[in-house]
Amino acid sequence: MSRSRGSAAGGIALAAAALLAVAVPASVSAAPAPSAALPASSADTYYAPAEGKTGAALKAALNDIISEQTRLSYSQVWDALGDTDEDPSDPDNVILLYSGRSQAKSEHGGNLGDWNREHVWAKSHGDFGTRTGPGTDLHHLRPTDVRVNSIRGNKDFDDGGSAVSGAPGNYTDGDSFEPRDAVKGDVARMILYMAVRYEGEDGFADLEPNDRVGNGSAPYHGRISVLKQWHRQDPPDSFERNRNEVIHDEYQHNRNPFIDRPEWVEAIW
Ligand SMILES: [Ca+2]
Ligand SMILES: [Ca+2]
Ligand SMILES: [Ca+2]
Repeated sequence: MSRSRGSAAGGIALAAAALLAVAVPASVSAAPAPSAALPASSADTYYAPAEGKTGAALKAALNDIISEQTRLSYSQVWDALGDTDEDPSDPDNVILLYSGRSQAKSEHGGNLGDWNREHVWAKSHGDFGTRTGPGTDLHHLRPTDVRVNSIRGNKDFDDGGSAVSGAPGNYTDGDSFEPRDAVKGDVARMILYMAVRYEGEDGFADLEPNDRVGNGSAPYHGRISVLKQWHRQDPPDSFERNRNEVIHDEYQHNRNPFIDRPEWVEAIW
């Protein structure tokens, strides 16, 4: 039965094709078939208004795109980080940003040995604190060891210093912090996301990178020359890409453009 229906449908299709061949000029009938529609979450669709732009025009287009988002409360961030930073080999754990330690999701809080919520764009730079907005934006919030978070403090990012105990590969001195190699690019892309997302609207400061350390409470974060180098030497990997997807699909419904399109760092800075 199904075979005979199939051949009947085939006959209709052939008849339709014959009609088209007669009715449509040759130049049009030779055009390729339209490609399948892209899924709504596709980065290609998402960034369509930014395509072909560069410099300030690209930055402005990206700001429009990524500012369409859901915002979390600071207390919602705990559970969200359990999803975004889940250890791929242990669903009960998260991976801590600076130390690289895998630790139980449940062991968060303020005590020594717990993990807590690190603002990679130091929250005093622009003074947004933990307010809904930049203070709760998952694209720059990461689980970190309480003690290492406190050592990083609100320092700018730069190369150099002495080793941070309990966080192999991290270095610090009086005015800057250098994360381990595996997350150097992650840190750079988080800082640059914040610069594009926050442009002085929504009642928050216009956050921008500069090439200094010791920015204190100014709405700047350094050092852009070092961050660009870290971005090149540590490109996005599957953990960072998955994190971007989880934030987009499950929580904020916006993306970090520099994870999806690493070349846009150079196109803007
Ligand atoms: Ca320094
Ligand atoms: Ca990385
Ligand atoms: Ca900005």
